[in-house]
Amino acid sequence: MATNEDYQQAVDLIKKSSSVLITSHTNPDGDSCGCLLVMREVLEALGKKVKSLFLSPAPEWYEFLFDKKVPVLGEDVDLEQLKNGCFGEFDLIVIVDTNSYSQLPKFEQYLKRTETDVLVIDHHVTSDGIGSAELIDCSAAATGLIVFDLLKFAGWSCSKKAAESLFVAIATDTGWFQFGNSDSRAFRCAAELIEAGVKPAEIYRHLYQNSSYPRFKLLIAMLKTLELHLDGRYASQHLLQRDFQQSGAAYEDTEDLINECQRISTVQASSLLVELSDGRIRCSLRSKGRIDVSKIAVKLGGGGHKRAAGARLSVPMDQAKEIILAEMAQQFSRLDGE
Ligand SMILES: [Mn+2]
Repeated sequence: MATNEDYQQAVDLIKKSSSVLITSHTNPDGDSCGCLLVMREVLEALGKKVKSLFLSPAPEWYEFLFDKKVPVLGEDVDLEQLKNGCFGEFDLIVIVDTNSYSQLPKFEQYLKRTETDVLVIDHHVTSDGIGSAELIDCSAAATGLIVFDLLKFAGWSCSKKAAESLFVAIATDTGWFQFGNSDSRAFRCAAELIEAGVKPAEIYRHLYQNSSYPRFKLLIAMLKTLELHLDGRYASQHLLQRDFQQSGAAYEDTEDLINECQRISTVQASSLLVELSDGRIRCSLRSKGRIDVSKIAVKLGGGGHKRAAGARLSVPMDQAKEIILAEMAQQFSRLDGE
């Protein structure tokens, strides 16, 4: 839980900085996009020189939030440019929504070499302790809630656009206020953001009624692979590279697809295994609450939360499916034994 001293330390670091780089985890989601944008806007308003950087492209349904493009590492700027200062010289790096090197591919090489102060703002349990100052609150449903508290603590105002970004951060990390983390803090913050001018129905349309047809075809391909195991309590699904080619969908189109099968009453935990272009398997895990999927993810070198976690496996798809099924079986049998 972040203390007042943590908030003060974060404010002091920001105040004494003049040139700031803001980034977040690879495969940016609504929380990372929202927090990155809010921090960029607030720091610019404070007169800082600010550069933002994504480590992979953001899904297109978040584009309505961006009035200027966020460069992508490996596309708009390469690691060498970052290392040799061509992208900019910074006296503060802000990382939102992760504290794990494994979530910062390539960027970690730059991070590990730089002497620059690093401020981490995050709500994940898994932590590599990357920051020289850290605002960590694992009880927060979204990093957006910590950013919201930081703004309040510092007395920094928030424009309507920034309020929208924060709303997206909170709404997406709570599955539009449906997941178990949708607590009164999340609702209270949402209420304040609505009072600041956010229109939830408009945001809902942007986020959830704005799918491209290729993305929908990817959803259909995924659903065709759905298998129920362990008495219908575990749902497994996967996507191969050829599914992306055939549907025309992009990798970032996989966001949220895993949640579909949670609508099945018997399902308590689920996985979506995605074959990456380098042949590795990205494995996303979800739970309705009884199974702690972060235990499986951590064991496999990944991380996350009790209800949402993930890892990457360097094995063929069939083997990855077996590994996850075995881990799930172990978790369920432990639960049955309780
Ligand atoms: Mn988050």
